[in-house]
Amino acid sequence: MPPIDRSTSADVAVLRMARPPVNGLDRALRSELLGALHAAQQDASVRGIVLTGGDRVFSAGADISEFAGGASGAAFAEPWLGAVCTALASSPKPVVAAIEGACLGGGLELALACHGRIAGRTARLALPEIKLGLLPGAGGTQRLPRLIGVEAAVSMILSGDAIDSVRADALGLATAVAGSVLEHATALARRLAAHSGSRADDGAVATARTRELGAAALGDAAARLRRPSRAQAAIIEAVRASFERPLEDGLACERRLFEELLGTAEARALQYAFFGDRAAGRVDALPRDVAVRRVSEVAVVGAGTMGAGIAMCVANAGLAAVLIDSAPEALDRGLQRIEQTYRTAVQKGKLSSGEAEARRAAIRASGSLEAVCTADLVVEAVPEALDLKRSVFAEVDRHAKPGAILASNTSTLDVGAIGAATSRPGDVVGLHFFSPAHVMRLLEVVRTERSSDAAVATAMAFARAIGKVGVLARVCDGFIGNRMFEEYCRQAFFLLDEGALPAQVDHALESWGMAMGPFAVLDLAGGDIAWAIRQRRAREQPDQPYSRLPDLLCELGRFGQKTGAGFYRYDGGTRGRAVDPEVDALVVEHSRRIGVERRTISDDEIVSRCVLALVNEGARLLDERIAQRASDIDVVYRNGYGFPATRGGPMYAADEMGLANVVAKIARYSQGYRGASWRLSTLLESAARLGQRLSAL
Ligand code: 3H9
Repeated sequence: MPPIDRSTSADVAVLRMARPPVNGLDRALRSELLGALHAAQQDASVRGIVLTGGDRVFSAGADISEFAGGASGAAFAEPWLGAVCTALASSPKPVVAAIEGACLGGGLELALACHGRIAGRTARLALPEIKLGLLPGAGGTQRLPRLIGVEAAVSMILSGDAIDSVRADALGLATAVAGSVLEHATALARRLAAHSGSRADDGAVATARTRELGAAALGDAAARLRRPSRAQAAIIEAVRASFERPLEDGLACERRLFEELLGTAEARALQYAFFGDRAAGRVDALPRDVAVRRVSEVAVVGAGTMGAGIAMCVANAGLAAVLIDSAPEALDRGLQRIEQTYRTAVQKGKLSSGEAEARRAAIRASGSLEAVCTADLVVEAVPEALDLKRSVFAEVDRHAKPGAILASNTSTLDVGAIGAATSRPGDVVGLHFFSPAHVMRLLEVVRTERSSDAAVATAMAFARAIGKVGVLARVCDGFIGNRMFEEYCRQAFFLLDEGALPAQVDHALESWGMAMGPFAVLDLAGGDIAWAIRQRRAREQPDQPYSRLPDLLCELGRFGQKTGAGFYRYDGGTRGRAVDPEVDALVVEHSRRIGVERRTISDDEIVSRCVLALVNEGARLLDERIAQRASDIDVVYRNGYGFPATRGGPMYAADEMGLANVVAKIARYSQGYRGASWRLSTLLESAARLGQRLSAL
């Protein structure tokens, strides 16, 4: 099918973009659109033109895969998008955009270049380029402020967030309609055609008053950015041009800035992240025709923090949940936690009280496991003990309906062994949520040797249905995220043994971009949980090099935020962390006791050792086929562990450092303190030798 479908409605030409899946504005679509526009302009029977897309997507904007060639790549092959927008804007016959669904980035820029915009009920309009480390490059920074004012425009461009048709109408961006966008747009095109006069873009320089207002609004927006990224700074500069310079100059300034940003490391990493998030949803070796089972009711077994969070995820996605706990007090506490979370969301204005009530009502409670009988999916979230989980699964198996998927939320245990307690191991998978479950986007979907294709496909589809990024992992202790995190923490502890202090380690990694340093994370997660895992590891892997330091804190009852003290001290009211001299003294004393002469450790070494520990373990996971692909590992770290998206993820970061360099550093570390903890991944070593990139494997 050609990318533009042309039809006419009496004297109005309708140009419908039809390039699956999302009307990405690649070169073919741009050329066709320009050709169709010229043809309509030359057709004497046509008085006006309507530009439209599909019901679900008007256009997702520029084809991001064309950015790989940089400023000389396919994105700028003629006709480039800016030229198409200029052709629309200067069309002697009026062009009206009829918008349903996603109208994003370059898609919205096309609409902005039209002479009128009609937005339907499903329309979602945004300039999300900032999320790719870019700025709108086809006129968005110039035409949007001219249309809706600098204040509203800069806020839309800096946030990248979408607005609906009602908001677009209030801002003067589009006319919101309830019925057919096409009918309204056709009528508007005829009305505009009835008015003669120039339709060319208003190229005039703004008046002094407009310039003054624009400068004030832009100043306010810039002041709110504490440390502006390059893309944010470029947006401010481009929007300034919209009221200081004529349109043509402003457009040239915008294009220059766009080309500059396209080459930055941040933009490349964010574009890699965009495609990585989507690739994660694909399961290799799954038959195309696999039957995904319908999930409309989910039973959650265990009403602790995790169980309550999972029940909220389900209800928030509009599905029915039943929260089950045999202990009435635990069930009560779980329900109170849910109640409290929704109440706070309403108080903060994040949720209407009606919506909160509907979500609450979607969660029913039960004290009996028999209540799993109507569920399409059962998620077990009881404490982390194999025997307990196996006995819960055996009982769930007795009551669950045939075809129901049975999932465990275990973070470390063998899901295969749990599934073996049932008569239907093919229906068993792991669904490892991250805490707080209703907030964190990541969901590890664990496939056992016996999980069926249908169970895996259903679990991945369920992840998407509840708004999570599902990443497939095979069974191993800790799956992808926690297995790597253990190596990361191991290096962080050794750095303390050798001379660093907790605040220095956290500060170095946070300055590098991690949302939280490892010690702050451990304090948040609860030291007792990690302690129990370490005790199990000490039995199972007695040869693994290991620092006693975190155990010493646990022996003092310092379990982190929940006890008001861990690696830091916490003020109960604000949860703010404070350096605790007692911990620093304990760290120094520990070094003395184990006979280590403390040395000064640089922030660079801290970052390098911790991040390369992630990389090495990630490569081992790839080698063992626990993870499907390197980009999946990066998805896990960006979405579950606060790894900076602007650095792509640990595997991508390693590629950027150069794998030969990475291997040389690991070889050096393996000669240093507790060097036996570095067992170089053979896959990493061979990729470095062959000059490959991990993220391309
Ligand atoms: C821009 O416009 C720059 C201009 O200002 C200036 C230029 C000079 N390009 O997300 P989904 C693919 S920058 C290429 O799973 P959904 C996606 O990879 C652009 N591919 O579906 C996936 O492929 P696959 C600014 C794209 O229904 C498939 O489409 N625009 C693009 O959950 C389905 O995607 C944006 O940042 C693209 N632009 O969500 C918008 N978009 O099947 C980015 C999607 O092979 N897009 N694909 O995995 C989105 O936000 C969502 O995709 C959308 C649909 C809401 C549209």
